[in-house]
Amino acid sequence: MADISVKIAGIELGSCIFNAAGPKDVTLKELEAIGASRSAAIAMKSCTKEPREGNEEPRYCALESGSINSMGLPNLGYKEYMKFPALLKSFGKPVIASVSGLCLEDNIQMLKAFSDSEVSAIELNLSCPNIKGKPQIGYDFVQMDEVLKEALKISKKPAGVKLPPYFDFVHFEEAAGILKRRKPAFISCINSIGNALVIDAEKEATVIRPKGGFGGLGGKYIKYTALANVRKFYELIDIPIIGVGGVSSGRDAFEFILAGASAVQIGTAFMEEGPSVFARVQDELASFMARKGYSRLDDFRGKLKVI
Ligand code: RRO
Repeated sequence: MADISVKIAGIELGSCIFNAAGPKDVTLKELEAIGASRSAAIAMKSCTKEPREGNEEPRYCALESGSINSMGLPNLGYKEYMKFPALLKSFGKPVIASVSGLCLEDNIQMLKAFSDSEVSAIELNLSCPNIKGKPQIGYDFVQMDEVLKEALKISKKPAGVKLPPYFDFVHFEEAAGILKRRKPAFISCINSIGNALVIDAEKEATVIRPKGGFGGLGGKYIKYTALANVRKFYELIDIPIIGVGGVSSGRDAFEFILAGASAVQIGTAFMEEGPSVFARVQDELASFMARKGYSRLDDFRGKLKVI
C-alpha cells in the first residue's frame, strides 16, 4: 500500500487528507465525528472573539457540482475552541484552530491565546467572503502585509494563512512577495470563490438569502481555480501548500499533489457525504498511486509536466 503520510510545519499527519475549516466543524459533537473518521487532522471552524450566530437562513445550498454558502462565520467564540483540543485528545490527531478576527487586534489576541493552547497549528483566515461590509483581507495587499507582519510574529505554534483565490499573475506575484517576507508556516489555498450568484429559474429567485443571494462558491466548480492557485504559489514560493477546492476523489487529491500541494483538505464533499469521505478519498489516492507505481507522495509532488 502506498504511504500517504506527510509532515507539514513539523506536524506529523498520518495521511495528507483532512477536513477544510468550515463545514460541520462548529460544535464539539461535529469535531468528534471528524476525530472518529479517517481525517488526518481536526480543523475547527474559523472563529471570532465573540460567539456569532452568522447570517440569516437559508445560507447554504448544495448544487449539482458544488455548493454556495453565506454562513457569515457562525461560531462559538474562540474561548470555546481553546478548550476543544484537550477534549479531542483521545483521537490522537492534530487539532487546527482557524482564526478569522473582525479586526487586527482580534486576530492578535486570538493568535496569542491559541499559541498558548493545545492546538497543533493555527490557520489565519484572511479570505472569508461572507461578512457584510468586510472586504476579504487577502485582496487588499497593504492590509494583508500588515496583518501578517503583526500576527505571525506572535504565534509560538505553526501559523499558516488561508488565502482567497487569485486570478491574475500580477496578483499572484504580489501575494507571493508578501508571503516570502512574512513567512507563514503554510498556506491553504483556496477559500471559496467569493460572491457568486446562483439563481433558481423556476422560482425566479436566489438559492440563499444573505447579501442578496451572493455567496462563496465551492466544490467541483472551483477545482481548476484551486489547482491553478496551488501551482502558481508552488512555482513562486517555498512554503508548504495545503490544497483545497473541489476535492472529492483520490484522483482529485493526486492532481493537487502533482500541482505541488503537501496536503489536501475536503470541504463541500465532506458536507455532502459526511465523515466517510476521508477514508474513501485516502483509499482511492493510495490505489491510484499504486497503479502508477508510486509508493510515497514525494515521488510525484510538484512534478506536473507541461505539454
Ligand atoms: O462562514 C462563512 O461564511 C465562510 C467562511 Br468564514 C469562509 O472562510 N469561507 C466561506 O466560504 N464561508
